[in-house]
Amino acid sequence: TRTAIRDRHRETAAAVLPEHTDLYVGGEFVTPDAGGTFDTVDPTTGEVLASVARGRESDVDRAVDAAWDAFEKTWSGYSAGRRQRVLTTIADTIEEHTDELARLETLDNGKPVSEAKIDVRGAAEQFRYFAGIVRENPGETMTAGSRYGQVVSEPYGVVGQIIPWNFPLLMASWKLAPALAAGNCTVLKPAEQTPLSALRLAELIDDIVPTGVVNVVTGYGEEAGSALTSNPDVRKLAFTGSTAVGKQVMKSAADSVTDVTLELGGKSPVVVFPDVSVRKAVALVESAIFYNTGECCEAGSRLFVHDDVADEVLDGLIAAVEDTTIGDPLDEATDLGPKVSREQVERTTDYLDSAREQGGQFLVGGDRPDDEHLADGCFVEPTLIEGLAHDADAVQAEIFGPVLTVFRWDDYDEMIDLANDVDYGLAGGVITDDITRANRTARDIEAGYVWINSYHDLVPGLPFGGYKQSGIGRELSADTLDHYRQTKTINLSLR
Ligand code: TXE
Repeated sequence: TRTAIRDRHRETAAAVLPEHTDLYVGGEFVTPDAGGTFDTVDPTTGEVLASVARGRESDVDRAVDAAWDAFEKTWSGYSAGRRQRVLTTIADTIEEHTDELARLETLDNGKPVSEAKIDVRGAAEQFRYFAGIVRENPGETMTAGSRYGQVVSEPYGVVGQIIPWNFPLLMASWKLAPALAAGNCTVLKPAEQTPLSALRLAELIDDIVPTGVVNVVTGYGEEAGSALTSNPDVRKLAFTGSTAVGKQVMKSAADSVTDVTLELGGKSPVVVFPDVSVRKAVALVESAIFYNTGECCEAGSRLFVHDDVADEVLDGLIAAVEDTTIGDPLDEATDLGPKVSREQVERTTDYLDSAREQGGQFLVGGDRPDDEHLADGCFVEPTLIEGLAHDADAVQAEIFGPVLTVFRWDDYDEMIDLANDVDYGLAGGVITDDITRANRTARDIEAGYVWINSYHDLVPGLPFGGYKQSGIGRELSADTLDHYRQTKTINLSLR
């Protein structure tokens, strides 16, 4: 019942909320210069979880100064081996707190706790991966005429990192781990919808990381976020979020010619060939779109299913949707939790309305669930829509909810043209047992990451990032270290 869910969430909150909800600057939790807080809400119950410090420009400036101070006094003097130990200890600490961090993430974001645990393990894994490659900075020597050159990579010093709310702890680790591995200090701005796991992480690493190396400034995007992007002492910006804000970040970075990496929205195609087992196709397509309530930048949100298997695959998907357990995300058995916020529910239902107006047929879902016990939460039904033209709003826009638009195909070239007919190019999926088709299609999809016969598994070591308006730069791999370093050439005259 509603009361039971609410009581359980209150009890869990009492056990796992961070002690501090202030800004983490220079190794201390401090109140913002101008005071002020904002509320972060539990999207399952609608109750306020915590009031969190509302950082603004002068707070960001303070954090950037603290980060430079730490860089100059301690961090730049740390050997790679010492940084490696720091990163490994962070990984161990995150792992030791898996259950606690997962429940905190579930309260703040609404994701099922089983998925939140995967996030926490993935966060620890990020630190472990970058700990493993910290020492890989060999530099180069070369000669050119009568010159002898050394080419070395050096950290930027202080970087600014802005993250979204869909994988709060995981995104924090995707940002922090490579930045620290490359030798930088950082100011991290979590999303205002989900600031709690970053604050808890700050508490957990306070004894591990030297003072001021990691700073966390909570606050709104237009205040703390934009202050970070326009601070000229920030030498590199890394942003994950919407394409619209990514463009603003880039413009703002241009004023001080600051290097930027961006991981932005997506509208990824999943292509099903006729040779596959229907069961396998259904399981992959289901996870591609409904994992994390569709709140994944790489979500496979446009299905292109071959005519020969379309009816069977769609029947299978409808059955899978009808089997989905929608409910309290603290429950291990829950498959689909609420969206992160009321605002996000509205965004999704607006797209559902527009799909209805533009001729979409709803195969299943299409609304908010009408169960009384879910009435307080930001729930949206898993939804399949067929019959939309490919230029319909719900097909072109990133909905970021549990909504799949479906297309049948039999002409390969036409299908690929449609698959690529969006502004985004983050990811894609190909489902077939024919290795040649699989590889050809993976090449033909204009995207930075294509899965063959799997989806969502992002493994440290394999670079992830977008084509087109989905971003610039790659995360999760050795390339990422280069995004956090700058190249210096030392030219020694041999004359
Ligand atoms: O994102 P924002 P929103 C997409 C998804 C979603 C839509 C809107 O389609 O429905 O974006 O979500 C900070 N300067 N994605 O509005 O605003 C903000 O505080 C600097 C896809 O929540 O982009 C937060 O920390 N920073 C995406 C972060 O940017 C600013 C994940 C992301 O928020 C800022 C999230 C500004 N002017 C949303 N304005 C993905 N790629 O996974 C906001 N921010």
